[in-house]
Amino acid sequence: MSESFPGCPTWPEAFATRYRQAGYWRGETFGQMLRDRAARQGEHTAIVSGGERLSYRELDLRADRLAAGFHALGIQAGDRVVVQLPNIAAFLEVCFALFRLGALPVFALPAHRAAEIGYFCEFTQAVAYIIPDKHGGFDYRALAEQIRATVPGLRHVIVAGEAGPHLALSGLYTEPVALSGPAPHDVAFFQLSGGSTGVPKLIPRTHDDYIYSLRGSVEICQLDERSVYLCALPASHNFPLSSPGTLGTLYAGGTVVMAANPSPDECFPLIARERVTITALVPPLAMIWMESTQAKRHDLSSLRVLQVGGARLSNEAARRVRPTLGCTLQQVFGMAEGLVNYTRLDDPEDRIVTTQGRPISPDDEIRVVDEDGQDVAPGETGQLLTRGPYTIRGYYRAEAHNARAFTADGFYCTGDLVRLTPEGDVVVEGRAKDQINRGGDKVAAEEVENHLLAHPNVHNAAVVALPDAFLGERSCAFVIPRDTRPTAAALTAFLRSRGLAAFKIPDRIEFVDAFPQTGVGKVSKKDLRAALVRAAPPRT
Ligand code: OOB
Repeated sequence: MSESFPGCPTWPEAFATRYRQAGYWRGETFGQMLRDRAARQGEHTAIVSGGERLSYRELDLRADRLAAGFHALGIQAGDRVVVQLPNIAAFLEVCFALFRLGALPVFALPAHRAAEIGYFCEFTQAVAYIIPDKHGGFDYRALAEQIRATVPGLRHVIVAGEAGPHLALSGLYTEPVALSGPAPHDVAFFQLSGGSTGVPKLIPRTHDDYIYSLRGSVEICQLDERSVYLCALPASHNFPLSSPGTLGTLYAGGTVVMAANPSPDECFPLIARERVTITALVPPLAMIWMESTQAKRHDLSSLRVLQVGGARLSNEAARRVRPTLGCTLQQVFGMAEGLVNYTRLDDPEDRIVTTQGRPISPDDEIRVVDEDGQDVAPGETGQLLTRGPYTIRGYYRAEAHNARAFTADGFYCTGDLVRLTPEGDVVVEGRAKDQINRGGDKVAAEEVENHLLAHPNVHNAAVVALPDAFLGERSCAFVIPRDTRPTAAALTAFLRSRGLAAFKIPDRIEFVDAFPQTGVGKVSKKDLRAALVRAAPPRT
């Protein structure tokens, strides 16, 4: 199989040619895209963050100066850099600086801790790790010291803010230098997979494919230079990054407003002050916004579109969006691996409320298959398989897993159970993958099970989803103890001490003597889930 970067499977030449001929891949790069916008509308505001406002000209210049600074540190094209920044202007400055250099950001989430970050740094052989000083009450500099001690290959820790023992980002900006830059078919960065396996998989996205998804998203969401996008979800996640997100907004020449957190207290005043036109939330946050008494106290009249995705939004909640917030709901069903579906802004209300929309591209191929991989009858539920101009052909350095997660002819097996309506909209009905979707935060059961199994008093562990009225799902760990039974609190503390992100810590731990088994002797998670629902039916 051909590769876009060592270890990154890419599209066969026949597909690449087709995607170019169809005008999807236009040979653009992120570096050039920002250059073009700065030339066209240099004085227009690109980013609002905290008290700061950056024009396109300033963002372009900062990206050049920072790229030069990274270059001076010895960071080169193709080098991996783990980026773990919150919603601040520096996030986009760092992205564009690395894009211009051709160095590859690995997008970690602010919630990740030593277990995840250590793995990303080690697995990708990252040369640098970029963090804030503190964010959300957590000191990332201490985490970085821990990482440095365990990952000797990591050459630089770079801090946005007070650097402590590390390098200050602000000290790196220097005279721009000429850089040859990446080619459009090169990998631009790595996204993380929500995953269902022991360790998160890395998703290589190219300039060509990602920029196509931005252009398609911008058109569907009707963004232009007057659009103002509020980035309320963690900026490095694929949804607020590209659907159309911050990068799509910059592609359209609009303005990105960074929110420090997604609460109504933070976001409603920003919407009113900056005349925000569009934003994106996960379902639990959409519910908090709709229930907030603050909605009436702030002028939210500029908001035209509220996008909701990352997890299933109930039809009941979907129906309440327009009456409570006065804007159009857009459901977004996407994945960092590629495929993104949107309800269209002019769809009838019923279609917006009851479906998760349809793909961006006419060349997004979709199959709905049964357990044997055969197409189901129209309208039946099955697993969604997809292939297309912005869906990856394989994870980074994951040959064995790729053989299972992709069909021989290149379809990605999403693990989502869906059905198609007669109009061609996708409805998400459930999941075939061993994952918990905790209000949009994805938890791979096996990853948490492996950490639990490292405890000396745990004989076996199985993590399953527990239905929850607010988050959609929470996680429950069933544990078979050894002779001495640990307490639930001790196990939770143990997982934290291993540096696992807080959203992966089980919400509930149940001790059992044995697991129910399937006919072939595997743990029956279906029966474990059923036992939970019988014991405590979900609140409605
Ligand atoms: C987005 O991306 P990921 O990579 O964090 O998670 C993808 C998975 C999907 O395979 C599906 O299981 C679930 O998240 N999902 C939804 C959903 N949107 C995502 N399940 C039900 N309804 C939805 N609307 O989550 C993501 C990436 C780009 C845009 C939007 C979401």
